Amino acid sequence: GTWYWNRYPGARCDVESMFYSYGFDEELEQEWEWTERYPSQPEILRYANHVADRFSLWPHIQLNTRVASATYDTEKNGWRVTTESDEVFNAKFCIMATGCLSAANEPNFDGMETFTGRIFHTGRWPHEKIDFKDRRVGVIGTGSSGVQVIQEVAKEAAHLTVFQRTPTYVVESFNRALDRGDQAKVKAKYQDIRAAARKTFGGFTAVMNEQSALSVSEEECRERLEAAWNKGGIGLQFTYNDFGFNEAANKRAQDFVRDKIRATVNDPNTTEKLLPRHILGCKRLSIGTNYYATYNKPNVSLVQLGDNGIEHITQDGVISEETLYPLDDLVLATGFDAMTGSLSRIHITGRNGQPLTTAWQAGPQSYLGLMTHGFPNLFTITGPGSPSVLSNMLPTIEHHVEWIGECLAHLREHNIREIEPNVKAQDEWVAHGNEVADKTLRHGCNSWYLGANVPGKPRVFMPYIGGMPTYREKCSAVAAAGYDGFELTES
Ligand code: NA7
Repeated sequence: GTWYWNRYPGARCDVESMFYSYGFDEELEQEWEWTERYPSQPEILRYANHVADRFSLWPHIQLNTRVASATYDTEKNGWRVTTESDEVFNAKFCIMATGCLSAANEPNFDGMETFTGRIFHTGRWPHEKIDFKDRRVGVIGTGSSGVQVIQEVAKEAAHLTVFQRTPTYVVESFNRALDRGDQAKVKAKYQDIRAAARKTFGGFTAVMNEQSALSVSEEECRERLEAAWNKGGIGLQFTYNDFGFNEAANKRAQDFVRDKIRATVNDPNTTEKLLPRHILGCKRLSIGTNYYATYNKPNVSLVQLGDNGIEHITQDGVISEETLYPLDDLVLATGFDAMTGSLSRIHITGRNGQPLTTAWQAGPQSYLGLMTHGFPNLFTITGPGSPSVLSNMLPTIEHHVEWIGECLAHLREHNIREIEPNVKAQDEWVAHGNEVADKTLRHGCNSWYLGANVPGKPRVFMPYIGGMPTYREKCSAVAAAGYDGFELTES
């Protein structure tokens, strides 16, 4: 879904293509050719289609089908799934693979309906080519999607006005074409590299330097950061092991990126507005290609939103701080109702008719991010409470799929009709997740990890931040102990 909908100009993954790929089939990984270091959206979509073709998945997929509700039938021990066109499907088990970043966060700005130009959301981009030539375009939002779309639209638009609420840290991608030689090196030991990546915190190939940033001189720290910067990508975060835990250490990384911005942007006023002030890595690091240099172009201007944000939209454009910015097109790069949004937009009711939204009123409750008490036989792929968005999504998804597949085989083999986590195991897992998150610096800013970008959403750190190796071990131990923490009911 992600790579079907996020088709805005410049949409690209921030994980390297050769590792943002499935590892379950050696022939697949050997035959597929990636063309760039970081894959563009069209290429990932081609890959997804190729996988569906290669493994003959199409007969099992019904496209253009929006699920309206999923209801647990306590007597039949199964789920009744109803689509928006009133088709009904009954199944003993239901697996929600609805994505972590799929429910678009579409702010309802005052007066938005009166705007006479075109409005796009980056996460719901039209399929036809959108021409911005000779047009005055506004982009609201400077997260990863905003950064990518800004760089591209600036090349085409007559004028681009960026409306920024919070400046963000953007590292250079140094994206480049991959030749056969680059790929052959990886393909010669693909499975070994994947196995090594599984041992890292996020399942990425970059390895954490197990040294404190404060144990070295400022000069040495800078040299190392410079080397990481020049390699490109999110590896900068792994330069020292306390960037995520120690504010003074983190400040060294912040200062480094702020200096990069100062060295790149010409106009001092714009530079000042672009300098991020929050903990680096607290919001997801964005990867760009000449993002900051884009603000040196004569057709690009940056508006720092005041406390009142976007005050009003009129038929002609956006009003902020009593100034009208006339626009022909408005791009909302305002992100997603992350992790829970795609589930809360389906009317899910579990045991005793309890809605999932009620069970999760104070924040998502789940055991291992895989299942929720009160919602038997309902699995979530990369659900809240699992490492999900903090890790390399494709191998992480494979891990969940394998765990759930093995679990279903176990249930069938042992004639079990119902599986549900018990309250104690779930509460302990949630408490453990909070405890690990509390030790980090991640609470220090308004990120989507905390639900802080969606008005009214409970402020809870949603993904599990204990790392993939710990998490994998826990999942394996639970299964090996006969699904410890779950109630299994025989037929
Ligand atoms: P993000 O990272 O949530 O970014 C959304 C941006 O939109 C961010 O700059 C927000 O500012 C801004 N925003 C959101 N709502 C508003 C309103 N109402 N007014 C003004 N500005 C607003 O979403 P992305 O799509 O860029 O990236 C999501 C993930 O996809 C990314 O992390 C990667 O994992 C891939 P804020 O920072 O909240 O002040």
